[in-house]
Amino acid sequence: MEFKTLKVIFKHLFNFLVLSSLSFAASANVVLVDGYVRAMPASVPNTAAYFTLENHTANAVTLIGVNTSVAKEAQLHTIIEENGMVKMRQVTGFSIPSHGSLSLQPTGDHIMLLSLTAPLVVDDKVPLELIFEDGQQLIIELPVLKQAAQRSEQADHHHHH
Ligand SMILES: [Cu+2]
Repeated sequence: MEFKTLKVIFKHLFNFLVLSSLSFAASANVVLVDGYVRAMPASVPNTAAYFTLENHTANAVTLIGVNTSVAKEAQLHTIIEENGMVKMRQVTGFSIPSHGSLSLQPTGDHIMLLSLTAPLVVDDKVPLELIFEDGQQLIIELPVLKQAAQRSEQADHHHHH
């Protein structure tokens, strides 16, 4: 039963290495659907992670933090428009309604990875430990991509040189 659950959570992931140390007790039905970390030029110390989670439980859950070995700090960010300026702002949590989903994407909520410990290369795998308000954790692993193909139109607006 536990292996079947894990299989669903990681159906898109093939190189997952730390299954044995995890506790999925209450977050077993919060599942990663899709996601990636944006590749940046080696000179850029920060990047962002985007992913979609589905909450198949009977209760709302709130993502309140992210730990990762690839950056000094991971922050929950949202994008706001203020006086015609688009800005990022740190927030304390992303709520996922019961039987709803959370979509992090370049145009909105995202996980900011600050002070990368090493440049991320396309096709690297980035482990993220998601911390929920109820104390549960979910470890996911995302590929590093230049940008998601289906989101290229939006991502093009954020190129910096
Ligand atoms: Cu940000």
